[in-house]
Amino acid sequence: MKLLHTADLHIGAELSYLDNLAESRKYEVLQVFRNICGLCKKENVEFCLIAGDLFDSNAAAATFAEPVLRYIAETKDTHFLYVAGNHDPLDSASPFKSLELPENLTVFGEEYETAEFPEFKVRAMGRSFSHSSMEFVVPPAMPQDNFINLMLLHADFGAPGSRYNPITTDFVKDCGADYLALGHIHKRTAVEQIGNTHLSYCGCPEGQGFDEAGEKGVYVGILNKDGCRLHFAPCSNRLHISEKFDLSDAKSTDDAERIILDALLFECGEHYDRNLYKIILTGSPENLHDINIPELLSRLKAKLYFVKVKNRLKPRLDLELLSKEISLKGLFVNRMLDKIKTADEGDKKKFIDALYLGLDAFDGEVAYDED
Ligand SMILES: [Mn+2]
Repeated sequence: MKLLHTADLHIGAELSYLDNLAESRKYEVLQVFRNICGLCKKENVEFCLIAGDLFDSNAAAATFAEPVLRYIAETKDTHFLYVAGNHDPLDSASPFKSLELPENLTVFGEEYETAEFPEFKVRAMGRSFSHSSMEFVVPPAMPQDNFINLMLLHADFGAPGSRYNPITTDFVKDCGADYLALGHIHKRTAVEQIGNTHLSYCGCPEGQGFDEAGEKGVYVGILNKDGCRLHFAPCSNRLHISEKFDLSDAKSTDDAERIILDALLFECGEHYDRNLYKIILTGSPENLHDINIPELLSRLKAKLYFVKVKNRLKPRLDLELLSKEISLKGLFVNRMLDKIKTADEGDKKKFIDALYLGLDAFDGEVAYDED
């Protein structure tokens, strides 16, 4: 049996950080769902599993449910299975309660429900959120016969005490599903096996913030009684990319622009201008005033779909002078310069980084999870 697993599209999310691009981005995320339907057609997917948070809210769904249901109806050779998540719970405002649903869409209720597809020898079980939080409830046993058992849950795996349907390894071991399609965590996990059950979080198919950086997509592939062969299929419209650039060698705004754009072209390919970038400027140029930050930002904005710049450039320090200072800082610099001088090539950069990180710490500028 051929399946596709997606979740957490959050269609209609308010993306205020994008300013005037926010509204059109909502439609791009809708387009990602349309592309997923296209992938279902192209790959002859029989079951498309959507594990919650298709819409960012039921208010957003009021705008976007009509096209979403139309895309599903147009993908008539695929059965769509849906459990609602904490963002689009099955309450009175849910479009899944008020709108007429396409025949090829099954929406699971707030109690565990089972749907059987005898022509495929497939059985699916799921349970939707009906509020913005949900406690875990042990599901009824799934019959163990020659049917492939699917389970869909929007759930917090390995997070006891979570308000979002916390599930445990023991639950997975006993759930009786051949594949457990999870939603809620936006970062993709590998497909793993616990007991006889394969499971994964497929992650969100389109990042909607710099905390959702990098390539996103869906899982697609074959599932049968004796194996699960799913592969990751990228389907993001645009990527969020957060990156540091060392501008120590830049002697002008031109240099800075070239260093950044050359690196983006090299790393992201010729369509690098499509992405959303958070660019962090680091290093110590010979003269800080050689680089005009507002001008650099405006040039980057003209070339890239979206960019924001964090300026962490530091004035170049006279380390020899600092090392003679009678203070803890002076002593630290002195020791580190000794280490740098005697280190072999491989370690040298590490000690230089450590020296600057240490100096930042003296200025109280190092946070625990600094990226
Ligand atoms: Mn979500």
